[in-house]
Amino acid sequence: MNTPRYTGLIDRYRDRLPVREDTRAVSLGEGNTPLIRLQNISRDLEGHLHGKSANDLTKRIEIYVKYEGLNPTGSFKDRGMTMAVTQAVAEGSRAIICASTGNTSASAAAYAARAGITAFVLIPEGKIALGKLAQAMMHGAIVLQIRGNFDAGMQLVKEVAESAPVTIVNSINPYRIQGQKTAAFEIMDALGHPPDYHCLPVGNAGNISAYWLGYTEYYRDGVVGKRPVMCGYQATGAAPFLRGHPVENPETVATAIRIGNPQSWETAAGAQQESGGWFDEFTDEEILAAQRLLAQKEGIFCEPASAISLAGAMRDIKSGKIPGGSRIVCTLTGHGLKDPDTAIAQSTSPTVINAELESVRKAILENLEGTT
Ligand code: AN7
Repeated sequence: MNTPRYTGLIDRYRDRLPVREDTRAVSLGEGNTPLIRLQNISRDLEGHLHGKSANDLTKRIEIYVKYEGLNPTGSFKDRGMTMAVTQAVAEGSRAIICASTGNTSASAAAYAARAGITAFVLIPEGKIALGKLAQAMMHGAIVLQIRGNFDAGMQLVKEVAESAPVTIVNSINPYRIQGQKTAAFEIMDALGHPPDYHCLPVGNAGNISAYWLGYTEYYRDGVVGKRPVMCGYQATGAAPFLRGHPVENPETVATAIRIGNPQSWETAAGAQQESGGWFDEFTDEEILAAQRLLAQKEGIFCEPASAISLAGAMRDIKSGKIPGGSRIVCTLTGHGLKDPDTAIAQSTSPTVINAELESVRKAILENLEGTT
């Protein structure tokens, strides 16, 4: 028997989204992303913790990753963009605009192309990953590189939208948050209940707000009996939630979260407090180490910003902050292919050999030495 063709998250969750029944979704089949249980990393963690009193190791460690890199443009932004662009078109808008560290611009460009409208994207010059720039350009967005960072771009977008005929599709647009809350629905639908802990990167702070909204809606309607503890992680050089105030010149290798003045500060802080959760920070080296670990131990390639969720979960499990026996979900917000430069820069260069049988044979034997 054929299962019905999946046609995107608006069709799937229409009764929980602010769209009219007769509104046609601008969709690229976003959502419905895999929730993958980690195997090797969890086993190694259990081994590491064995004998240490910080954690109860009679219990298993259950970590899942929500692989949002498998959305149509390679990031979670598509969940919000299908809603924002559907609404913009319904309102008769002919153009959308956003400031972006890269993924929002890629998503806006694609959904604008799909809808047949114009996308204007403001990106910080020289500070967005190559794949994201390629996407914005390829989908035909008007790309405006500003001599300034994301926060400056965000301010400009808010100001220009007051006098120019453009709809803002950053996450200050409430339809973005509405679309993104469906990731929490999918997790609860897949597990049958919420996780105990939800770990994710925090930049502009829209996504943590959206997850909390999604968890809260199922909880309020009695679909589930509890909500998870929300754990948000930031890069040390771009950690306004750790400093307690906006950061003037944010810097990190994880350019997606190179944001100093998060627009959804209050809702994110509310999610952290209401859930009994916390914020923490990681250095660039720690972020990249987690990215490599996931790629090499589990076969899952995410971008640097996304890997901070796993770095956080691992630190908090090791310290006992997240107790043994907990069920944990980490959101992997974007695909590793977004940022090939950062991947190549931290990897071993390929070996160059002659195109000869003996050279290939030698390389195989050398590299297998000690592995059997
Ligand atoms: C991979 O694209 O802000 O805390 O302009 O691309 O909801 O901002 C991207 C953010 C995490 C942070 N992971 O999410 C943009 C942009 C990835 C991201 C975040 C972003 P928010």
